[in-house]
Amino acid sequence: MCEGSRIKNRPSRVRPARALAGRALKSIGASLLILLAGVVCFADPQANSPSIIKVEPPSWWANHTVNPVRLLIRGKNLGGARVTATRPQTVVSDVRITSGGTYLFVSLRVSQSAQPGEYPLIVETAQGRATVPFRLNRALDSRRNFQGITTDDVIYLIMTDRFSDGDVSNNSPAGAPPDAGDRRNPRAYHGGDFRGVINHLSYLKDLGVTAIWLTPWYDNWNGVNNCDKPWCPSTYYHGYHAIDYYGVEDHFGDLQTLRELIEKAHTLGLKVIQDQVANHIGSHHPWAGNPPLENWFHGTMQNHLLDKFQNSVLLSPHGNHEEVRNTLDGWFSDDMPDMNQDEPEVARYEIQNSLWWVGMTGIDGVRQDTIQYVPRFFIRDLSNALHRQYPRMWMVGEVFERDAAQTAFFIGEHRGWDGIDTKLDSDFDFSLWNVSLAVFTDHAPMRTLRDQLKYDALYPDPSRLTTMVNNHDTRRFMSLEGASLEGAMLHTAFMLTVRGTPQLYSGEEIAMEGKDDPDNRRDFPGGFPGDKHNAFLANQRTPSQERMWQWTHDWIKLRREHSAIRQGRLVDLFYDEDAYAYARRNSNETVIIVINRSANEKKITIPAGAIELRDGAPLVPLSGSARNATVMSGQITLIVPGRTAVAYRAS
Ligand SMILES: [Ca+2]
Ligand SMILES: [Ca+2]
Ligand SMILES: [Ca+2]
Repeated sequence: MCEGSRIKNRPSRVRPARALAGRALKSIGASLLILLAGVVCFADPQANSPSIIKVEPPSWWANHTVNPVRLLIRGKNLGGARVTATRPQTVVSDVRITSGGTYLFVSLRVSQSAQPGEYPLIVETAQGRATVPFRLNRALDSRRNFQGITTDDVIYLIMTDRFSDGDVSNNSPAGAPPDAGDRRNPRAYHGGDFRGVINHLSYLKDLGVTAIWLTPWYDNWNGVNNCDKPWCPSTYYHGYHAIDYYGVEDHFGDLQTLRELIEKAHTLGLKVIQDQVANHIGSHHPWAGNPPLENWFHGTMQNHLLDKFQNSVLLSPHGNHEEVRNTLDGWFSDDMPDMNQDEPEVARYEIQNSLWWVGMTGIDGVRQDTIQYVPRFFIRDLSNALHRQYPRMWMVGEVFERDAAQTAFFIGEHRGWDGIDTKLDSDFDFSLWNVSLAVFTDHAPMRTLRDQLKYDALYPDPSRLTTMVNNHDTRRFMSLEGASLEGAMLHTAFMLTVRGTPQLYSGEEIAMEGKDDPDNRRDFPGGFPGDKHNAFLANQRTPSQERMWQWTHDWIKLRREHSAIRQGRLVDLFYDEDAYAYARRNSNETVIIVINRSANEKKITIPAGAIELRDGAPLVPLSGSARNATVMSGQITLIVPGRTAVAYRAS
């Protein structure tokens, strides 16, 4: 009777089942309550009586901009059910029952005066009745949560499974076979978790970053894929195959530990960004075999399009319908059912889900995975919903394109040819990243940086871009052809001083190597039991690790100390085969940055009028190898050592 009726990953602030049970028993009368090791079930003993498996969202808030909230209830024998609220502060409407009585949608209007607490619903049929647990939460303090991300921030990407194992007790959760946690397999779970991140927050603070982006923490399947392809055996350690949009990955911890992480991060002045995935779920999600609606996905597990990734058809006003639909509706892979946001119930579900995580955890930003493959109107509606409830909230989209026109098409505050303004706060700047890699591995002249930056004309505000050093989907710098430690250092210095909000990838600060996925996701040295070498500690870093770490630290510090680098206008001053000089200027100051890629010392001359400096004005060196300089005869002459970057403050 209660088979499968586990309410998964109950939020930590939901009142324990026992307390709820007391009230429910009174209302249920003759119904039977069974409490067995976390299995909660309220159901009538009759075989065909309704039962509840999952409630999404499991909780909400009074005085929320989304009201009524739409609940999706998964259960059994829900056909013909009548739904009633148990307390007058909530009112139900618009019941819709689907899929042979296994799903029930219901809208719940919440009175403004409703206090936090339990607000269960009753589902009743001729065969019996069941209680739907539901809670109203107390809102988190908006002064220290939901802060948003600005150019004052430096983001640090952590792949939770590969950063640090702070709790070995969660390494083999229920349903995980032994080989799912084989650290020798780069596609297995390695044990990293929230506790490991908590343990190293001070490391991140010392490095100087101000925000952490964690790869998805939705619950994923614990099993192992075995196949005859090169990517098997494999697991979903990366988190991009959700089986529960409201659950926390049990390898990483629980919702309470996640909240502890975010609270401790906030106390240290570190923000937290959640990786959300609206485009698709994992094929082990219960929906895959039994979707709530026939059109819940684009197609079915058996019959669907595969995305050919002809992404430019989205940008072009001339894209044909078939190619556009393939790109939007095609599955990212055969085991990633593609969510159909054209169906209003799906769009509403996903927008509420996004808001729920923000409200429950206090996160400061959202990174939206594979954002190109959801409809642009959905990006707009999601962005608007986030901003309506949390005015400072920030969302960055993954538009993995090397063409700035495509990046610009998806960023918000301007309309595309389709009349849609996505309102998207930020995109990752893959095009500038791509050029910077080519330049600093000596495959393109330095002036190419300036040539790429001229396409900033395409953006309503290029400072809103997220300028990425690297990420978990790309080769690490040190494993690129032509890579050198100095090249990695210059690439990092450039990304930390150019316009936009910089984003680092864990391990780049110690010049880790890593080829294509999954080699680029090696464990952070020192984060795991038995590691012989701990790169979190300065005295255990190799000389090259320490050199890269200190360099990264120093340029982050320089950025923190100079508002012009964070917020100023970028002005091109000099560019040739080997060097690029640019100023960052605001009303406070002008900072000049010169990057000399060549092996030799280089003398460059900048017209002082370009930054309105008079003869005799001194330039104050801001970085170690910068030499004194002054303005003479309307010229600034700078001598820059080989293979380095220097900065000056012009006063
Ligand atoms: Ca662990
Ligand atoms: Ca899991
Ligand atoms: Ca899609």
